Amino acid sequence: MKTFKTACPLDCFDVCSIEVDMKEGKLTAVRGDAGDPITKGFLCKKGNSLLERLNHRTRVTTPLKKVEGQWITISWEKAIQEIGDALLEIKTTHGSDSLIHYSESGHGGLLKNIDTAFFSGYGGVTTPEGSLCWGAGIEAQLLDFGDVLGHDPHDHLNAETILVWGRNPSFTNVHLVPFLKEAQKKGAKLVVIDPVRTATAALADYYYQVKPEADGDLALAMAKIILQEGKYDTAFVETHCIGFSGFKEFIDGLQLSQLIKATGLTEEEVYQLTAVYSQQKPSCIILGYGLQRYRRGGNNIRFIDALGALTGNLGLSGGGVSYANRSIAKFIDWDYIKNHPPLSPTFKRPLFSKYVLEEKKDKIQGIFVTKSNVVLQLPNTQRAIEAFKSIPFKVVIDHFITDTAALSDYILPCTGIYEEEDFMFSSMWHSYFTHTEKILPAPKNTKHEFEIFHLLAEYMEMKDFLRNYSDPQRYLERGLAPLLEKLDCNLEAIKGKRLKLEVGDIPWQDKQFATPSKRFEFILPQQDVLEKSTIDKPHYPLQFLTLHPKASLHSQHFIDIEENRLPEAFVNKSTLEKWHLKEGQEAMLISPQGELKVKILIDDGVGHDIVISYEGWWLKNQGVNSLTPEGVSDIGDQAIYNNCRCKIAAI
Ligand SMILES: Nc1nc2c(c(=O)[nH]1)N[C@H]1C(S)=C(S)[C@@H](COP(=O)(O)OP(=O)(O)OC[C@H]3O[C@@H](n4cnc5c(=O)[nH]c(N)nc54)[C@H](O)[C@@H]3O)O[C@H]1N2
Ligand SMILES: Nc1nc2c(c(=O)[nH]1)N[C@H]1C(S)=C(S)[C@@H](COP(=O)(O)OP(=O)(O)OC[C@H]3O[C@@H](n4cnc5c(=O)[nH]c(N)nc54)[C@H](O)[C@@H]3O)O[C@H]1N2
Ligand code: SF4
Ligand SMILES: [Mo]
Repeated sequence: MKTFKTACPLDCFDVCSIEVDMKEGKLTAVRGDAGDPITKGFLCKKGNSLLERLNHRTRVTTPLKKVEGQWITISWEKAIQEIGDALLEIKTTHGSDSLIHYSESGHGGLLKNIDTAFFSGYGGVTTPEGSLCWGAGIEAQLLDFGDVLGHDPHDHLNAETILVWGRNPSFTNVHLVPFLKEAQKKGAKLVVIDPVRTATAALADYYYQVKPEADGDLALAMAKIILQEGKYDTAFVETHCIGFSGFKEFIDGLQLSQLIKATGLTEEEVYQLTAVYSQQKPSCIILGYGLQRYRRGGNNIRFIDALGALTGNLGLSGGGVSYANRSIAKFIDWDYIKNHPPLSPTFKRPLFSKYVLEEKKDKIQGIFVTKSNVVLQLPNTQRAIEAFKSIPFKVVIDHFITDTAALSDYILPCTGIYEEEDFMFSSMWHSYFTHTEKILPAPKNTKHEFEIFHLLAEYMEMKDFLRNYSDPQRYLERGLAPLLEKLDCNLEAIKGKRLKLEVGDIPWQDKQFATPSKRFEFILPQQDVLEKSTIDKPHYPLQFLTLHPKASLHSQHFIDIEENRLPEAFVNKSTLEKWHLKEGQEAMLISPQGELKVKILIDDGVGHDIVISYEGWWLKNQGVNSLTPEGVSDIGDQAIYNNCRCKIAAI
C-alpha cells in the first residue's frame, strides 16, 4: 500500500492536507491528514466527496459541441481545430482584445494558470479586474498596512480577546473553529459581530447584531469611545502610524449617538464591545468577506483596521487584524506565469454585463471561461445571461455542464485533483503549500489544461508559447523559482509534500509596515464616507443577504438538487409576521433586478428586516443572483451582492 499526500483544490480558506491510500492501483481510503497542524485529521463533507464528484454520472468526459441547440460529442482533434480556427479568425478580423478570458478560482492549482500564459501569447485579451470575492478588503488593507498578511492560526491562541467580524468559520473556514474553541479554553473571550446570529455566533461569549453595512459606524463609535476615554495607545500611534490627527479630527466631528444609532446596537452594547476589545491586550480581529460585499465595503474595513492601530494591537502576538494571507503568492514568479501580458483592456469584474452589453456593445466576439461558473455567480443573473448569450463564440473548460457551460458553444472536459500533478498554495488563511501528485488515471477523453492549451498553441502555431511553456515540470520550476530559492531546494525536494512557508507567524512584528511611509496609514475619510445608499428603501424595505453555503463551495455541490426545489430564504419571526407570511410557505422575493421564488423559513438569528439565503443555487432553481445588483465598492471594485434590497409577495 502507498499513501499519497495531496490537498483540497476548492476555493476555501482551509486548503486541507489530504491523505490517500492506494493498494494495487485502487484507491482504498481518503482522509484528512492527522499530522497536519491545520487539518488535524478532519475533512469537511466537500473534501471527503472530491472523488465522488470526479466519478459523478454527469461529469463531462469528452469534448462537446452545441449544434442546433443540442450537445454532440466531437473528437479532441476536431474541437481543437474548430476552436483554434475561431480564435485566429477573431484575432485577425477584430483584434485579440475582442476575446474575453474569464477565469475564477474553481481550482487552486498553479498549473491551472496555464490559461493566462496562453492568452498573453495569443496577443493579449480582455480580462476582468476587481473582484467578486475579497477585493474591497484587500485594497483597504493594502492602503493601511501596505500588504495583506494574516496571523498564523496558532497565534490566535495567545489572544485575550478574539473578534470574528463578518466571517462565518463554522461554514466557510471550519478548521478555524477548533482554534477559537481552544483559545476560549485558555481564557480568551470570543466575540462575533454579524447581522446574523450564525453557527459561529452560537459559540461566542459576546454576540453583536450589527446592521448590514454599518460596521464602519460601529468601528468609528468604538474609536470615539476609546479616544474620549483617553485609552488609546499613544506611543504606538505616535511612533508607528501616520494620519492620526486627521483621523481624530474626523472622529471629533462625528456624533457618538448618531454612530450608535446607525449600528442598530444599544449604547450599552457598543460600550461593552469597546471595553471587551480594548481593555486587555492582546486583542485580535479576524475579518471575513461578508462585510465588504457592499458599496462602503472598503472604507468599513479601513475603519476596523484603524481600531487595531489605535489600541496598539498590531505586530504583537495574539493581536492583529487578519483578513487574508497572501504570503506564498509573493514567492511565485507571476511574470513568468502570466507570460508578460501585453497591455490589454480590462473591465470591472462585477460589471461584466454592463461592459459587454453597453460599454463595448457588439465589440466582444468571443469568451473563453476557465474555472468559473460566471453566469451564475455574477450579480444580476438576467443581465449576465443576456451579456453572455450576446457573445458570438463561447468556450468553457469545466468538469460539468454548469449553467455557464450550458450557454456556451463548446465544453472541453478537464482533469481534476487526484488525476493530475499540481502545486496548491491558494489558502486565503495559512502559509502551507502542497505539491500534489497524480494518483489516479483520468477518464480517457479528459485532458489537463496544460495539454489543452498546448494542443491549441500547436494548431495555432504559437511558437514562443510552446517554447517557454514546454512542459509542466519546467512550468513549475520556473514559476516556483523564487519559492525554491527561499527554501534552498529544487522541485524534486518538495514533490508529494506539504510544507509551511516560514514567513513569521506574526505580521508587522518589527513595526515596519509596507506602506510608502513605512507606518500604519490611518484612513483620512471624505465627508460622504458614512452615507449609505437609501435608494429603493421605501419600495424595497428588506435587505437580502446571500451568504456562503455550508455544504457547497459556491455552485459546485448544488449539482444533485432536484429541479423543482425552491431556494430557502430565512427571516426572523417578527419579519415573518410583519409580512403576513407562514413558515414553509412559498413566496416571491422581488428586487429592482428581478424575482426569485423561495420557500420561507424562520431563523430567529436573522436580524430585523433582513432576508438571507445562500449563494450557489443553479438556474434550475433560479439562482439567488437573479436579485442582486451590479455595482462596485468604494475601493477595490468589489461586487456589492449584499447591497440588495427586496420585498416579499405572497403567492
Ligand atoms: N450572491 C452572491 N454571489 C456570489 C458570492 C456571494 O457572496 N453572494 N460570492 C462570490 C465569491 S466570494 C466568489 S469567489 C465567486 C465564485 O465564483 P466561481 O468560482 O465562478 O464559482 P464556482 O461555483 O465555484 O465555479 C467554479 C467552477 O470551476 C469548475 N472547476 C473545478 N475544478 C476545475 C478545474 O480543474 N478546471 C476548470 N477549468 N474548472 C474547474 C467547477 O466545476 C465550477 O463550475 O462567486 C461570487 N458570487
Ligand atoms: N462551505 C463553504 N466554504 C467557503 C465558501 C463556500 O462557498 N462554501 N466560499 C469560500 C470563499 S470563495 C470565500 S470568499 C469565503 C467567504 O467566507 P465568509 O466571509 O465567512 O462568508 P460570507 O458568507 O460571505 O460572509 C460571512 C458573514 O458575513 C456576514 N455579513 C454580511 N453582511 C455583513 C455586514 O454588513 N457586517 C458584518 N459584520 N457581517 C456581515 C454574514 O451574515 C456571514 O455570516 O468562504 C470560503 N469558504
Ligand atoms: S472544502 Fe475547505 S474545509 Fe473542506 S476539505 Fe476542502 S479545504 Fe478543507
Ligand atoms: Mo470568494
